[in-house]
Amino acid sequence: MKEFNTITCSAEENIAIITINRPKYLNALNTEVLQELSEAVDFIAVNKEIRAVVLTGAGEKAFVAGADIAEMQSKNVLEAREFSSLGNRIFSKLENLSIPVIAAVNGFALGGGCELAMACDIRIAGSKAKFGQPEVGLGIMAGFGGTQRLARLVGAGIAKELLYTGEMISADRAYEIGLVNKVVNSVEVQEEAIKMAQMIASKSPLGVSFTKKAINDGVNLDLERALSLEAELFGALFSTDDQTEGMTAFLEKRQAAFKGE
Ligand code: DAK
Repeated sequence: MKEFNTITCSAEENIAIITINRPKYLNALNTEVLQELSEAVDFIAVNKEIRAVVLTGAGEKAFVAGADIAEMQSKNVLEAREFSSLGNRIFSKLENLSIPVIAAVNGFALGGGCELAMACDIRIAGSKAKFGQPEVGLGIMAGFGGTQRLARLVGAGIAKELLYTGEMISADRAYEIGLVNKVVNSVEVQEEAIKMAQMIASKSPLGVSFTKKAINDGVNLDLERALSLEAELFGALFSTDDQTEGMTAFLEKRQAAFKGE
């Protein structure tokens, strides 16, 4: 796969692994990281072999300790707006990627790092991981979707507590409030994420991606419209080879060989 400066991106079978690679700065997100992340996601989006993505941070200490404070500190209003829209664009790109993205959170996931994890479909945390939205302590507020995604994931009450206090929480607490799906031994985070990605990759790619679309688009609709969106997507699957293969394989008592077509 392509070489980058601040991230690495590799593929093993049907799984892409993106690692944010600035461990010296706890993988803080600067403009270059955001641009490279965007390029990697574009590359993955057109690669039909890839069925799931694992996103993680290099080193043992951090997933991503937030947006790069050193870079942000001297920004003027225009530059801050530019930085924000770059960030928002890439976060939405990740969220709207047709395949699932699993965040393997190996350490600090703070500010933009917590927001990046929340833009992923699933979060697996190491037992030493720490989550938080400390922006109010820096004189700003969460700006990469934190006020919206955190409230949707854990409810407005807990989201407000975390966003107003800037308090850091443990992986266990993050699990308790529904911010993460699973907490595992710190050294096993990436392995667990890959295992889950492989399980997803063994299923029908179209079934999985239509499910992602139904959930992501459905949460912004009222129940009646969301159910009709689900019915529409469900129906559409009956024109695909994946559906024919999945059901035929079941009846023939064999493993399905899905092609995502
Ligand atoms: N940015 C830049 N460098 C960072 C960093 C960050 N977010 N976090 C850590 N580093 C750097 C440290 O400066 C240090 O660099 P050197 O001094 O060695 O050169 C190195 O990483 C190691 O960090 P520490 O020495 O501080 O390590 P400790 O173990 O003592 O502490 C820590 C770890 C994670 C508790 C601490 O580093 C920390 O509090 N970091 C900052 C966490 C934080 O506040 N994160 C939120 C950043 S604000 C926007 C959209 C989004 C955002 C902003 C605007 N728009 C809409 C415009 C997002 C904002 C954020 O994410």
